[in-house]
Amino acid sequence: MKLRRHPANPILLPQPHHPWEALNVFNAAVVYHNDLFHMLYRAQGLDYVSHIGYAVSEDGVHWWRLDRPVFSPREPWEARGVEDPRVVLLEGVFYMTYTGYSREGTRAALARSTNLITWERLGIVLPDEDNKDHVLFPEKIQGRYAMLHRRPPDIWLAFSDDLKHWTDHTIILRPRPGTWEHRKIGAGAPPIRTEHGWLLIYHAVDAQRVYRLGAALLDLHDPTRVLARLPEPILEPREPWEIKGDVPNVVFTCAAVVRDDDLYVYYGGADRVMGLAMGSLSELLEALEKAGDA
Ligand code: BMA
Repeated sequence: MKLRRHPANPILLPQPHHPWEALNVFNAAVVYHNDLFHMLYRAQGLDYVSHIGYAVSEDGVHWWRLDRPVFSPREPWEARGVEDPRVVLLEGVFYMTYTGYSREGTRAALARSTNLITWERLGIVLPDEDNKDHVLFPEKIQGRYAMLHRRPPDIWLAFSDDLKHWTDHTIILRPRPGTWEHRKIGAGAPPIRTEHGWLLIYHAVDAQRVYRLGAALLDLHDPTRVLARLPEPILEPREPWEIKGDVPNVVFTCAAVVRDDDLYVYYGGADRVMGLAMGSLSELLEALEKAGDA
C-alpha cells in the first residue's frame, strides 16, 4: 500500500520575509479540531535555530499562518531549537511533545495548551538522556498515560501516572537489518485508534540515510504487542523537493489526521518544505492485516 501525494504539494513553503522561517518549514504537527486543521510546524531561519509556527486551514491543504512563532527556545536545553512537534488532544488538553536541542544534545520535552497558540512548558520528560521522536497516545491505556520514544535504533514504549515520571520502558519495534529500515526507526505521527488496533506511522532510515515512512499496528489494550507491520514503505522520497533540500532524501512525519476514511499524512520534504500524502484508512488496515507481524 502506497500513499498518494496531494497535487497541491508542497503545501507549506519557507517565508523569506520572516527571518525565523526564511530557510526551512518542516516536520509539523497537525490536529483536526472544531472543523479546522491546525498546524504547528518547525521553522528555521539562517541561524538554523528551530521555532514552532502556527497555521490554520479549512481543507487541510491551504493554510493561513501567523507572522510570529508561537513557541521559541527559552530554556538552556533548547538553546539551539525546539524541534519536531507532535500534538495530541488528551483529556481535553492539547499536549505537544517536542525535542529540545542544545549543546548537551537532544531532550524529550512536553508542553500543553488549551488553544494551540499559548503553550505552557512541562519540562523534560526523559531526563539525562539523548532522546527524540517521543509521541503521546491520545488516551490513557489501562489507566496509565503511554508514550513512544526512541533510544537508537529502536522504538520504545513507556507508561506514566502523571506525564512526568515514565517507567516500564520496553522496546516494541526494532529496525530490520539489510532493508529500508537498516539504520534506525522512530515514531512518527501520534498513534491513531482504529477498531483493529493503534495505527502507528513511523520513519525508518536505511544504510544510505534515506528516510521513508512505514506502518505498524499495535494492540489497543497492550500496545507493547505488535499485531502487524508492513514489509514495504508507504512513502519514500521521489519528488525533487523530497530528494533535494536541507537534508537530502527525507520524508519525515509528525502528524496524521483521519477524516471518514481519508488518511492525511503530513510530512517534511528534505527538511525544507511541508508535504501532504493521502491514503484510504481501510485500505491501509487491510494491507496490515494481510502482512501480519512479519
Ligand atoms: C532526524 C530528525 C528530523 C529530521 C531528520 C532528517 O534526526 O531530527 O528532524 O527531519 O533527522 O534530517
